[in-house]
Amino acid sequence: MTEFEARIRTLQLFPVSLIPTTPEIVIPPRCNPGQQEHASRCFSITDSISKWKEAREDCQRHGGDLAVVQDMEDQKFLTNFTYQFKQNHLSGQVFHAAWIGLTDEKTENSFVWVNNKALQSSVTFWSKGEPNNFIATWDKEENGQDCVGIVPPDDFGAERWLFNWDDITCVGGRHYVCESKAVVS
Ligand SMILES: [Ca+2]
Ligand SMILES: [Ca+2]
Repeated sequence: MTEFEARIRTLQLFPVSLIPTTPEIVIPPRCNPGQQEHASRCFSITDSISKWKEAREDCQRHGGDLAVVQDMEDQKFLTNFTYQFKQNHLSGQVFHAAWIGLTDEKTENSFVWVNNKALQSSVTFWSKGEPNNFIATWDKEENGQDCVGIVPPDDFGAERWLFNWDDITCVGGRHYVCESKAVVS
């Protein structure tokens, strides 16, 4: 059936008055409820906290991985995303950081993303004085800090607001940001 024939058939089947003049265009969502789309990827942040490795496993169980900052637009998005989360969901609660998919657990001070890409200096957003691989007094094995989280700024748009990464001990409990590919229909 040609498109023309199909239209004629529709007109035969339905009274003209019932055919909407402006057909509603329904675009199916590319991300699941609770996720936010950015750059053809779906991002979510957890209410619960986990150690970095368990956070990563949870993201993978849901078909994704911890979030990767590929460029400045990603960093802007994730800063805004974690900032909004902190404002909207955690008033009165302490929000330290949200894990992202960056670690130097294999080789100290050699940071690698979960997609196995090395950290590029041009796409690096450390907070002042970070990464410092701080070794806590309880850290008997002196593992230091090998997993990276975004610490959202207190003020949106504050000076250096994009520079908010901190290396944190991997066994610390943090919220975490997962990403997965947006479903292209
Ligand atoms: Ca380290
Ligand atoms: Ca640190």
